[in-house]
Amino acid sequence: MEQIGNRDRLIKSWLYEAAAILRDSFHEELEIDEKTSRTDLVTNMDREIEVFLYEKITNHFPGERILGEESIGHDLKDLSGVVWIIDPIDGTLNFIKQQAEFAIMIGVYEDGIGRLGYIYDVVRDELYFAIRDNGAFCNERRLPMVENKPLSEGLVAISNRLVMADAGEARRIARKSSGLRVNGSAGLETAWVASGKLIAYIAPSLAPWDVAAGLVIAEEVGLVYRQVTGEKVNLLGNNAIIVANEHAFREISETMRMGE
Ligand code: 2AM
Ligand code: CA
Ligand code: CA
Ligand code: CA
Repeated sequence: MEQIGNRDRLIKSWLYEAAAILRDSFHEELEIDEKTSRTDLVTNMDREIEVFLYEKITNHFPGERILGEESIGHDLKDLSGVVWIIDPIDGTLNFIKQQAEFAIMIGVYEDGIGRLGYIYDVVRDELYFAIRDNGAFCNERRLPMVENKPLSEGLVAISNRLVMADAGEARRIARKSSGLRVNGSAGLETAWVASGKLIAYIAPSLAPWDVAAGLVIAEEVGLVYRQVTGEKVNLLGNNAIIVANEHAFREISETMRMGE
């Protein structure tokens, strides 16, 4: 992929513009619709940011394909060529109820390989990003490679859906780690594993747009980001995933398979 630096600058400028639109929306009433359930929601701002990014991408990179959570490219059958995978607001429930703890996410893939990944924590003004083979960053700060710490030394974020479906896994991981957190944004939780605030993130059902940006960032700091089974994640389907250093990944997958 040519013009990586140019793409990086453009994407960052779009993210800052989109973030300003979201901050302004805090003063206005949201339109909220249910997708599949009372906890699976979409707002007018999810749609507006997705269209905003769609227009920027198609204007600058006509011909490149786009997959977006709310309405774009859901008939995508393969990842050949350049594919942009966008999640306009990751953590929509947090956006609605807290006006915080959400992110705008963009992943750029080429023939299935993640080249660029961005997770922008709008309220903290923390932009986590990575350029394949060039490292991962939080704003200007380069993130160091993760250490192979054991599970007992770190906090583990899990998705609320793992809690609801729990057959003892969450309790066992709570006992073996420093403790559990349920933050409600797959993107931010992945970014926090990459920056060492958490030792792992576990979620039983993530869509491609929940995974795309974080996967590029995670790999750039040496994390394992795989399905619970150990298989590679599938960017055309749903995934039960663990993000962790190699050592903790093994401990978690063993713990999840174990009975009581
Ligand atoms: P979203 O806010 O973009 O929908 C919440 O635990 C995390 O899981 C969020 O990152 C959320 O992304 C994601 N998620 C994926 N599928 C979901 C669903 N069907 N309902 C709610 N959250 C979902
Ligand atoms: Ca959603
Ligand atoms: Ca999401
Ligand atoms: Ca979303």
